[in-house]
Amino acid sequence: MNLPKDRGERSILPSEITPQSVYRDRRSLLQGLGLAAAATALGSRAQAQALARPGKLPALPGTRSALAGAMTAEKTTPYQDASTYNNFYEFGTDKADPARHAGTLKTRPWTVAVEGEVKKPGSYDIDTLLKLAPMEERIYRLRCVEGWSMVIPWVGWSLADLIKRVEPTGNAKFVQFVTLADRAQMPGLRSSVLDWPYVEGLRMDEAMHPLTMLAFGMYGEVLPNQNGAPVRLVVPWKYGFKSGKSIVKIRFVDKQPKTSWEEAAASEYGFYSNVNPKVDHPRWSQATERRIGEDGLFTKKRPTLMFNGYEAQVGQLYAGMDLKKFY
Ligand SMILES: Nc1nc2c(c(=O)[nH]1)N[C@H]1C(S)=C(S)[C@@H](COP(=O)(O)O)O[C@H]1N2
Ligand SMILES: [Mo]
Repeated sequence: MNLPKDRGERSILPSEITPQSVYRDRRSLLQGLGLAAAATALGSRAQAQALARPGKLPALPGTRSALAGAMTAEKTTPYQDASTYNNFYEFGTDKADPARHAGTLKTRPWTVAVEGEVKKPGSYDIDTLLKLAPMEERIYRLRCVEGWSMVIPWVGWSLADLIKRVEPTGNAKFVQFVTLADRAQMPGLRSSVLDWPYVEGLRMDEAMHPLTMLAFGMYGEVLPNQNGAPVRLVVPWKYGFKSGKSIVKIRFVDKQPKTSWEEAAASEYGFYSNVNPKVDHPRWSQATERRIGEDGLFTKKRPTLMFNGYEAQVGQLYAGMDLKKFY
């Protein structure tokens, strides 16, 4: 596996960062008033923070979530790692490919279609969708099925806020997420590793769970393309691949929908894919994980937690289910 170098620095939380635009405005205001010294002092402070702050994308602030389990106290993964070590096969299968190639993704205009078993189907322009509910910051663990994990401060809101608005019918038992598949923008589509478009699905109660999130940003800024701009799903108690990036369609259906990974290897990737240290992948153990940006190659791996540590919040969804059978 292509692991980043061990970097011990603590990353700054988005809530601790003054948005770039605020600095810019304050600086030009002070300069306008002829307060050059003050502007310089501010400038060097901004510069010092620039080392730890995220990229140079537009700010997307969110209020700290009050939702149970939504704010892990664990150290967040450095932005540099979270935005350069990615899985987004539409841009290539190497961890560095998405950061390298996703620059070509056009995230405006962008529409998300909502269809199927709902009373109010529709097509949402991304800038309308953004404002559908108040933006929250939530710090979730992300555990990839490959055995690594990160801690990412997302910005977005509960998918349930959208679901309630479109009024699912009694036949809506599952939700399917369809992501963009555009050969002109996505070089990875030339490969047949997966069936395109990348599709994923959730059971209705999973989709309605407040921890299930539509994310538009991370680290206080809009999502970088490689992390799934302009909108992606985040389901923190499931393996990372359930969290589809660059979503264009949300379909409410009566039967368990097809998912790309099940289609590719059903014996390895099930529909549920809940993080579970007791159910191994057929080719490797799922008992432990390596934290990206923190654990070096020789660091002892940390234990993987049941439901990725969200058991108190989501365990009830699976009461009575055989999780070895429904893996
Ligand atoms: N459209 C799409 N979404 C995707 C993927 C992908 O290849 N294509 N990879 C998944 C996998 S395997 C993981 S681990 C997460 C990684 O998200 P991150 O790069 O933001 O950490 O995205 C998921 N969403
Ligand atoms: Mo993954």
